[in-house]
Amino acid sequence: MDSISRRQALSIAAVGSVAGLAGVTRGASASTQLEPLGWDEASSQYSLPALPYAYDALEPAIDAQTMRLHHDKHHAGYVKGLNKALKEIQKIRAGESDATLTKHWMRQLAFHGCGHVNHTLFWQSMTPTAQGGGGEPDGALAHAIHASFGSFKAFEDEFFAAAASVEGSGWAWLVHEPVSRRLLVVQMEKHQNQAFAGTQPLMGIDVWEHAYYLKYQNQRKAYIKAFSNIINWNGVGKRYEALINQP
Ligand code: MN3
Repeated sequence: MDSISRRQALSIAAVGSVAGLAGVTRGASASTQLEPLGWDEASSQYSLPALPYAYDALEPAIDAQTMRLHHDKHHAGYVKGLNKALKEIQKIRAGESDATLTKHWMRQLAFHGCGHVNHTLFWQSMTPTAQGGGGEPDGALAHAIHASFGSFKAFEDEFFAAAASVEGSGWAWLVHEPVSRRLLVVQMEKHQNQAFAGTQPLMGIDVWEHAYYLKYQNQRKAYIKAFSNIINWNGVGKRYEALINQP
């Protein structure tokens, strides 16, 4: 694989919600064929990847209008913010901008970069119920969940509790911790805070109000329950196997 196609093949599986873009600059490994992050080598910019299904494909769990706004406006905004931050940091690097702005643009880089990574993985975390969404994982992932949490039910309770109790805007993630080789549930505020550095995200739910408020208003728990019917366990299982089978 040449350098361009390798970069184009970068996937969130190797990036890590926590490490953010550090994984991108390190380069990706063999596990990275699953979900391209939308990097355009020619313009040196990130781009918004298309949804892997139609806007209405996740109904009734998530309505089409929410999906359209969430992907086309919110996720697109993070991609735009990420590219802007990279451009401004480049200007500082080139001596064309004020270096005292470094802190500001690096905060922007973390927020929008993690926003882009998180949403890309979020779309991949779901699939229509009619196409296998919901239920429980099988294979190696099912074994790992049992080994790490005791049972699928115990995992589910922990994941839902994490998602339901995010203070303000944030996420809950199922992550792989490569040192202990265990799975963990982590809670994230905004797109990047409270992250466990080095962990690799497998599946997550966006609990920002923009993710559910049109349909569920203040009933976040009803949205989380509906999400359980559209989790793409087959895809998450493949991501997990790619991670643990890295050379
Ligand atoms: Mn969102």
